[in-house]
Amino acid sequence: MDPVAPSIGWGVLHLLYRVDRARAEADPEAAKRVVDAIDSLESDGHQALVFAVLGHKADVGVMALGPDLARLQAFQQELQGAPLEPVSSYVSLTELSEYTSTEDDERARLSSEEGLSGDELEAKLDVWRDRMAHYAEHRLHPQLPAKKLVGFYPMSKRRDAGANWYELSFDERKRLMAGHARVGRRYAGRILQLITGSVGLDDWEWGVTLLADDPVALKEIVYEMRFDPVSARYAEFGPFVTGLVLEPEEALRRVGVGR
Ligand code: 76R
Repeated sequence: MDPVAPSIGWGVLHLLYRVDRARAEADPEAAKRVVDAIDSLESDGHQALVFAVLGHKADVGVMALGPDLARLQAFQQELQGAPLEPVSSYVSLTELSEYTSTEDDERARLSSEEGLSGDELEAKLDVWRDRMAHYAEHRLHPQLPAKKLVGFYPMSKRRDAGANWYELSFDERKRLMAGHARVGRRYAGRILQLITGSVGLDDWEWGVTLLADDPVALKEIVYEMRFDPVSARYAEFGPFVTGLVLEPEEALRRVGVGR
């Protein structure tokens, strides 16, 4: 199978399924086949996060990500063999932000805000460069942490006559995104967010995946973001889904696949 590897970042599939109860009962080996498909995907250098969906939008969800889109599609196909009926899906790629501060931004900040120059400034800039490289690596090749809950929704930036994100200058967008990031950073440790890009790939422009232990954190961050101009004025949202992140076997058992 020819790999299809993005030149930057990884592929991400969010897959939602409903369990076909009749097939699940008639097929006691189904859970093992799904768990084997996940193990095999992971041993090929990809990750999968499985969750039992709260509410009736779906029964179970899988977020699968990794370097090879062909491998992800093969995995998706393997799941069809289980008693799982597709409900919806989302396709995106991990990406770096175009608004992250640059070395020049940081140099200017160290000089104007911290009054640094010369070797002192260069030393701080070295530390900063390291931190940013680490951060970029984490955004492009995230290692999903074990949290109890996952929230997912797609979103786009508005292109309305009076509020068109894409008609703003880069500097204005960057200034606005800095405000957005300030709000976001207040949730460090409580929320892990993964923003994956889907412009040209799926129906919305980004997938927002939030991981947390406390459902209140999911609710609060989205509420607070609504007041930030980037969301208040420029964001449109698709359907939200929330699930309990579990070991694959346990997630399947809770939705009636396997014992
Ligand atoms: O450079 C960076 O990656 C850090 C600054 C940052 C960017 C550029 C950042 C920080 N985000 C960025 C980009 Mn975000 N984010 C969302 C949502 O529900 C809503 O109203 C919006 C959904 C949440 C909850 C969230 C959380 N962010 C983006 C983009 C791409 C925009 C573009 O390119 O035009 C989208 C669509 C988006 C949406 N954001 C953060 C967070 C949090 C928690 C942070 C702080 C992360 C941290 O510093 O640890």
